[in-house]
Amino acid sequence: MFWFVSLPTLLCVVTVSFSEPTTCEDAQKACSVIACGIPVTNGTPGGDGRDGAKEEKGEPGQGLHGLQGPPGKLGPPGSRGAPGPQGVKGLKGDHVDSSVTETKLAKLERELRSLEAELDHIKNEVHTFSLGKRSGKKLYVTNGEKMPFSKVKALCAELQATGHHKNAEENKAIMDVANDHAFLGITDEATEGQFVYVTGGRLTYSNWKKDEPNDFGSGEDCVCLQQDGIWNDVSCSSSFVAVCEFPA
Ligand SMILES: [Ca+2]
Ligand SMILES: [Ca+2]
Repeated sequence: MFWFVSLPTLLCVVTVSFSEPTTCEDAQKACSVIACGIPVTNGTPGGDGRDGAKEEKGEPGQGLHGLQGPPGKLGPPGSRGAPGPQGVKGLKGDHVDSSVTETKLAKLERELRSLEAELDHIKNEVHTFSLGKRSGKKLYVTNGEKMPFSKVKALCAELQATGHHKNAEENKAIMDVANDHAFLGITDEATEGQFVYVTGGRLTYSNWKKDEPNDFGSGEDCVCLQQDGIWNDVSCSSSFVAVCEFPA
C-alpha cells in the first residue's frame, strides 16, 4: 500500500511494510526503496520585468519658461452684493430761481418809488406848515427845538445838511423859519476874531449888530441870528433854535 503525505516543502513517498516510520530517515532505515525530493509543479507566470521599484520624485528641470499667454476671457458677472449702509445727509444747496430774484427786485423798485413819493410829500408839508422856508434853490428847515451849538452841528451833519446862507434873502428865510433866536453855522473857535463857516471858507456875507462881535465875558465863539435879523457873537454853550440848510 502507498501513502502520500503532503507537506508544505517535503513530499515523502515511501514503500513500506506495515511498520510505521515517522520520518524519511526512519523510513530510509526501514524501507527497501526510498525516494525523497521536492515535488515539482508548474508555478504562476512571472512578471515581464519592466516594472521596477518606484523611485523618489526628481528635481525640477532647468529649462526656460515660456512667455505668458494672453488674458483669458472675461468671466461671468458676480452676484449682486448686499446694499451698503445709508450715507450722511448732505447740506441743503442754494436754490437759484430767477423768477424769485425778479420778484424781489420788482418789490424793491416799488418800495423805492414809494419812499421817493413820501419824501416829496414831506418836503411839501415842511414848506406848507412853515417848518421850512424855501429861498431860491435852498430850503431851511427847523424842528423848533433849542439846543447848544454842538448839538446843532451834530443834527445838521446827521441830516446831511449842506451850506449856509450867504445873502440878505437867505438870512431873512432863516429868520422867518426859526421865528426865534437861532444859531448860524458860523464860528471863530479856531482863530479868535476870524469867523468862518463850519463847512469851511471865509464869510461872504454878514449882518453884525453894532459893536459885535465883542467876544464878551469868558469868550463868545458862536453866532446867534436875532429875530430882527442882526447877528451877535454868543457863548456856544447857550441854547438857540437849530436851523439846517438843504438844496431845494
Ligand atoms: Ca470869539
Ligand atoms: Ca457878543
